[in-house]
Amino acid sequence: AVEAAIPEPQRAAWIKHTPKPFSTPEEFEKDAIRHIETTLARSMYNCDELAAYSGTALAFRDRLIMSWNQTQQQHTFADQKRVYYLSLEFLMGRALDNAMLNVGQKDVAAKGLADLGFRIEDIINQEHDAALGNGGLGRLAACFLDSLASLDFPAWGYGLRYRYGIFKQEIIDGYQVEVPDYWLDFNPWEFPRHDVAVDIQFYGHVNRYQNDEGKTVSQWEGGEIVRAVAYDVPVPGYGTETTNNLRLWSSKAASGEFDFQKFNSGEYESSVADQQRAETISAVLYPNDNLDRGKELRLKQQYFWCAASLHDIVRRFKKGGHAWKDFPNQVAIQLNDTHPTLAIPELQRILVDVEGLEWDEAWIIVHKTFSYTNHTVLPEALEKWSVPLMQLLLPRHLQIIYDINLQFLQFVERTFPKEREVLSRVSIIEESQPKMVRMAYLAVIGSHKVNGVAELHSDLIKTTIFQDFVKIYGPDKFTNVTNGITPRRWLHQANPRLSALIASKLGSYDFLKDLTQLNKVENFVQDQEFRKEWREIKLANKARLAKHIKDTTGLEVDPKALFDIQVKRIHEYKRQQLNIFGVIHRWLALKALSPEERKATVPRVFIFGGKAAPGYWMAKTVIHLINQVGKVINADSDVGDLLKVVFVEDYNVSKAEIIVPASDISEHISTAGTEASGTSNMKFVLNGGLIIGTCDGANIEITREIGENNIFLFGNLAEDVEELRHGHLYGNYQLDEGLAKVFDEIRNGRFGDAQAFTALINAIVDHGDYYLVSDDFNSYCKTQELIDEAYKDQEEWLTKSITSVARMGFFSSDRCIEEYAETIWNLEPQKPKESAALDA
Ligand code: T68
Repeated sequence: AVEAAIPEPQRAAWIKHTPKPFSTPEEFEKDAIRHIETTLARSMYNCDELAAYSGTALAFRDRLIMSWNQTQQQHTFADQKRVYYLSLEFLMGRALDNAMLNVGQKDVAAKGLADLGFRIEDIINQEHDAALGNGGLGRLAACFLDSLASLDFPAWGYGLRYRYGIFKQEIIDGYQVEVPDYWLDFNPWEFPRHDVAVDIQFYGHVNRYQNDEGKTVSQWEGGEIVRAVAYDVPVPGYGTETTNNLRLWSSKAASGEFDFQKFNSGEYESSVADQQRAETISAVLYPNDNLDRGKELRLKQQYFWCAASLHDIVRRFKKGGHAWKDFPNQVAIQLNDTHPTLAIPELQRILVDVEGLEWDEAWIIVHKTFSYTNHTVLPEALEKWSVPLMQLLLPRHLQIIYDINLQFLQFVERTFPKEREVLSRVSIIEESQPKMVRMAYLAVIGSHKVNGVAELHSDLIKTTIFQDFVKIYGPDKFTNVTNGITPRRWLHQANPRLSALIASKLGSYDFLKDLTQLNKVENFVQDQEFRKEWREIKLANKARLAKHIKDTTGLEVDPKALFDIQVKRIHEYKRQQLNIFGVIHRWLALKALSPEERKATVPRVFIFGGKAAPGYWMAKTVIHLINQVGKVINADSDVGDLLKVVFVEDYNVSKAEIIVPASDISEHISTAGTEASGTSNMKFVLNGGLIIGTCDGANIEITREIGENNIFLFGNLAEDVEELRHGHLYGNYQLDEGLAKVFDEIRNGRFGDAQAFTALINAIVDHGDYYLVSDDFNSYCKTQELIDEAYKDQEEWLTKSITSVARMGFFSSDRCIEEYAETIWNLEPQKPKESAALDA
């Protein structure tokens, strides 16, 4: 009906000239060359790899735009429920390879680029990672967007367009040095929408007055305004026409605020400074993972992004002409951690102050709309904002939060009249000096569902941080959705040969859309040809990583050695220190062996990677120790190739794509009960690596799926952690003997200045060993010995590798998104029509 409004000759012209998918390499070349010549103003005489990348990206972008426009039109016409995923982080990585694969035209591009004298891998490598995230939480959001589009769900992501993503890490003399990541020089994947701009208010005061109907109303007035401008990023689904939208907000000075008087009166500098202050809001991603630092600018970022996103969502809802009570039938909003919790009081404010709804009516809508995902139980990571800061920056929101709290506490009092102490425990306001707003409580109270990200974690939140809330609301409000990863990037893109081998046996690439089909791989576990290829692929992936290590560090490692990898953010709870202490222990043991005995040992390469938050000294010390240990061990001719230690600089998504397929063993060794889920554990196993891990997070469910013979578990259980910690502080603390010897070596200056590492040792010896490094050390080392033995039986190892991959189907983010859609969002997919333009 809408299409018919366009007169026939116009329609015919549009349809005829609409860009079509490339069907031949020539068609791709034509477009790429046109972009290189006319968009970039280059020619065949100065087309380097970067220009070739740009031309290729622009050619593919043209195709994405077509399906993107079509998807958005179709979703608008259909006017059905959408989900909005609010996340301060989207760790997308590179887009070109993903776009080529999802559109299904990588082969065409590879051939076309070869005709122009380029190798497609080199061209893909030109792209700068979109690194708008810290770690697991941000990467999860990126996997979710991929699955949402691939499953045809009407979904938008909302985030911030940081000018600087996570810093680039350089290792200089063994220390981490942070370098700004200015990534926007050339970004063909974003579309500025200067017409989509929202003015966001800060500071000011609240005015209460009687309106014409005699009702008392609140009005937030004064303060300053900053403008949010939308930048849209297309998110293509795999094997579907659906292309969803990721909308990122950028801050700039609002026109009314830019002081032209100053400008004219010669105060040019200060007028520019005002503008820059506005732009600061979206300037930089905070580089802390699992730590809350309570900075004012961070709160500004959060409100700026929540307010802009909600304004946009409400505007879109209103265009549909529905009644307000239908809002939760049209809109689901998922809060990725507590970072977007201000969206709750913001929607309440819009409904009550701006749209004139009654409080209770508005609150029902709010509560049905939101749901919240918790990603941590670590106390230092739970967000709190000081009441005075919120009073200053968001005076009306603070009032609303107090009103929400009042209603909630009255409800609790009615329900549990005899338990007065529960009131202060569950109050959104912590009665500290200064008072603090507990964002997780606000998120729980304002949402209809709260989920953890792995079974153990979802159980833990119910017995620890949200225990009282389970009593108040009943257990059904709290649920589990175990994390997942997208098999498109983490199998097909990172490991194309393994993906092709699997496809050759299963008869198609359908497993990339339904990962449970991997179970059929188990039928080939005894197929000798298949096994041989599997082994060769792993070796080739290790050789690729070895080359990367050689190119970046100069160190030679033997791809035939056992590759033992731990790559993730550096954090005490993730226990990279346990790993490196274990390496020292192994080194000492090796040196004590006779040359004959040494010959019987399995050569190992320990590979570390990960960033430390710039202000996190202990984490930085761990990086320093790893590098110092590497320096000593790698130069020790006693052990030679039997033991090497590598630190891969600047671990990020595109490095992960090289590292993950190259593991024999990867380490997921957090203190039990501290890692909510972990997702790299899933990536490694999906690529045929085995893991050593604690009974923590998703390791437990991985074990359930692949079988306990296929995983190396060790260490204390979550249920025993509290008692052990208590024992450290009040009992007679016994340091593990093996670990004591390791500490002696460090203290003797074996790895350089011993002073540099005292804090690390003291945390264990003097300060209660909060992360149970000593308690788990023996079990860890013993398990590493088991791994050495197991690796000697290469046939059995291979069987474990293949069997594990076959059983990983559960961990697709597609499964995960379908669970969210069904149990939390009540959301249906919108299958794309053939072509909105062509079928009329
Ligand atoms: C991670 N959290 C969990 N947080 O640690 C991990 N935090 O177990 C889980 O698998 C993953 O989330 C996905 O659920 C984070 O990555 C952060 O990065 C972060 C960032 C800012 C503030 C707090």
